[in-house]
Amino acid sequence: MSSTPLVGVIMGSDSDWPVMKLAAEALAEFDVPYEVSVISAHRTPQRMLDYANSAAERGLRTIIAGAGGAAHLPGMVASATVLPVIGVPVPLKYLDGMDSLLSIVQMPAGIPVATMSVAGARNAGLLAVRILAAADPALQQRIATFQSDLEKLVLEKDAALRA
Ligand code: RP5
Repeated sequence: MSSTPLVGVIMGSDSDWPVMKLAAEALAEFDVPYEVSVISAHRTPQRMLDYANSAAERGLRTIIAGAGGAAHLPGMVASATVLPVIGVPVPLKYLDGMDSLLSIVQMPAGIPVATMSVAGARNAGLLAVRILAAADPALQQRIATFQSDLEKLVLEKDAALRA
């Protein structure tokens, strides 16, 4: 993206991208500039710390971190940045994503991670938009319109059942 990224979308492996691209798509829908990186807590620990340590001074406002299995990336990034971190549990072949979810959600007091549902990357993107919108009335208005459109869609589907 051309403008300075406000949201960092990171993931433990490129194999997480089919899930994590839903976060990127949600950010793009609201014209929020973002960056995407593969950063592994276990395979590239120094790169993870460098990213987390420099994120705020580079202008990022929020980090969305997705990982699967022993999913330590969101929590470790949260420990090394002052920015809000949104965690996305990526489901792998075994355990239906429960391993990823439990690895991310059960953080010790003091280091919060906003944990999404398993594979909930779209909501991660939308939550990042809401975080930015807290200080951006125009973006708030776009979220209100988005929610109103969602409501209309449900009502149309409801009506179509009886058509
Ligand atoms: C995690 O290990 C990644 O986030 C990914 O979900 C999982 C498997 O990675 P690959 O072996 O596919 O690279 O750290």
